[in-house]
Amino acid sequence: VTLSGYVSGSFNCVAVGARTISNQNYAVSPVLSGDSLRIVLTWGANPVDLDAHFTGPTTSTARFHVYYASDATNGVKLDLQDGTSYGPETITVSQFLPGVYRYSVHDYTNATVTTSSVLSNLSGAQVRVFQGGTQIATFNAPTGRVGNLWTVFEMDGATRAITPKNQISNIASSNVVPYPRDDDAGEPALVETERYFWLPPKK
Ligand SMILES: [Ca+2]
Repeated sequence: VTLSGYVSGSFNCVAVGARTISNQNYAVSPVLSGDSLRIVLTWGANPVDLDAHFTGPTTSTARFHVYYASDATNGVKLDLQDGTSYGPETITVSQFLPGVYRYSVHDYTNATVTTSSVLSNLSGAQVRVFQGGTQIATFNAPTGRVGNLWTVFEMDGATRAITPKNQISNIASSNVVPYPRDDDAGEPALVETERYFWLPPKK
């Protein structure tokens, strides 16, 4: 896929006679200015709604959290939220501070279910990371797991080094998702009440 002003990419189409095959779309991402980062989430027909969550350091000890209910802060913007299958759901990062940034995908459709393997086995979720005109990383949801939260990767704000996480975990009760911790990053530990964030209803 090549388009002027966009990052080129490629994907495989599946063609089977007299059958309609889902999830054959491909999202092209505009060339970024400078060294901005763009994170593109795409998936298949199921579930209907996956959500991108991005957390990171601020100039205080607090951490910011960009997602559908808080779509722009600290140089990070959720450009596009999609709740009708396929995506793309896109986050652009134009500012980096020292510390750990973390990108996660939450299965909002199955937010109240603790036995779902839809995110892992059916979603076909893929996360692509672009820096400037280059795709620098690709992640596919790990299969064979139960859970509605895919912790995809971390990025060091100072070096921009990406650390794949690829963990699938579950929530213990409805409407809460474990707040990404930074226990292993040398950052101030969050107090216990910050471990969970409330997921507001979709408009
Ligand atoms: Ca969504």
